Amino acid sequence: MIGVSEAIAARYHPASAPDFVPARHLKELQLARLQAVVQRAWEHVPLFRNRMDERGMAPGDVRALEDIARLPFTVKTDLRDTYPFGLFASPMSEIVRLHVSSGTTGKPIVVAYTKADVDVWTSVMLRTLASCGVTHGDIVQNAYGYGLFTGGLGAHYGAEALGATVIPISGGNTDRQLMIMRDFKVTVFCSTPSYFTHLADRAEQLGFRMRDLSLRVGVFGAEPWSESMRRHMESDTGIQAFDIYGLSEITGPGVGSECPWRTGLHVFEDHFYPEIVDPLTQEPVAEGVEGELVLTTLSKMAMPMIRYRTRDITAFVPGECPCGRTLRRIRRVGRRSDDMMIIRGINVFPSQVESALLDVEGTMPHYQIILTREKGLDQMEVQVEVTPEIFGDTVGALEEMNQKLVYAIERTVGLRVAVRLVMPHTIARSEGKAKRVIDRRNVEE
Ligand code: DLL
Repeated sequence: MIGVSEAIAARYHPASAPDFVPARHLKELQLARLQAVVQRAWEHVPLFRNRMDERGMAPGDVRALEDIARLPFTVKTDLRDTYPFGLFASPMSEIVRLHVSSGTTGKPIVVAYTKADVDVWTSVMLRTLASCGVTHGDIVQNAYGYGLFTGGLGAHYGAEALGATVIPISGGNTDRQLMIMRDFKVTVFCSTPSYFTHLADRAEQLGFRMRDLSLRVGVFGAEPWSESMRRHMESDTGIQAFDIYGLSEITGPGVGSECPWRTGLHVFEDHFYPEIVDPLTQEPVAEGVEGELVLTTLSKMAMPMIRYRTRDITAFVPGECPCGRTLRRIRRVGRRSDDMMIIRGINVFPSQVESALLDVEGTMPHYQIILTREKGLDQMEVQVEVTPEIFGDTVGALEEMNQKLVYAIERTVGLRVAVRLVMPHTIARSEGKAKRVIDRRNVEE
């Protein structure tokens, strides 16, 4: 007789088996892999070895999983300072792929993969897609950008390994995306959530609705999006929208994924060991408490990352998931510790503004936050598109809508800011990650 978790697992692709492994076995595997990766980084990456030396530590000091907390952190500037190849642990002859993430400032970061690393990446993306309910019978339109960004190739390899039919369309060319979605009877769409909302709008402009097509699942990630955004997308298009998470430094997409219960993202812990720490003290936080996600790659060959500080803020979701996966869950990443805006002394995150806006009926999921400085004082204006019906309404009704939004934001963030209602399709759209904040504060000083 098989147990509940095996019975559920059997519904998924066989490669999803590690999602359901008993916790005790998982811990044993994690420790063995942690010891091996620490040894590897120590042998091949001078930066890591020096930091271990400074602490008087050697790889043999990692005897239990808990010892991970004694290892030094790695941060983004370490990747910039060692640009381009300084953190590689494999010779170039064994490296089969390089990706580059540009970020917002300074030098880009370079990440490397051996053949074995690409295989692991493929397997975690297969598990990601299976966890979102994608099967070999699906037609997957992959609109994540192909190229130096990890989204396109990551989702592509995973979907092919799953046996689905992949359309490697990449981002952009919105009208062609819609034509293909309709003509090829696409059932799964992969992109950033903001690009998908743009597509849904464009479909309406062209006179059809996505809910009348074959599309049933959206696999969205690479940028923060709120629960309100999900509700909006699902009710607008009739699909089920799943959140997937990852970052270039660790592998790309495929670090964590929602399952059909959508109560957090399961981290593929057999390959990526998650910790959550207080960003200030760097001490672990209690389960359920928010902090910064720190990830260690347990199987990476070309570029092992030990205790990488992601800057992404999340929390472990306590308890077991009804799906039967034994992998720990993290809450969706709504914000990064470095996207906080300090406006007149109050901390504001774009994601808070997003949920406040989208909870008011009549708004569209397109908005932008403009920061300026007048006479030394920070000013924030939120521009948001509203439905054509609202725009067609009386001046009084527009005023009322404006007030409602000002109050909604004030209630959520504790700050009264200016709101400007704009016509549909006026805010710039992105094919990849949306640019939600335009900071003109330094320009005008
Ligand atoms: O965005 C990898 C990816 C591609 C993930 C496709 C999911 C889907 P980077 O360009 O290196 O890699 O950016 C990584 O994006 O540290 C987060 O701040 C943010 N991010 C990624 N996924 C999510 C998500 C890819 N689901 C950075 N929710 C990460 C919120 C996300 N933020």
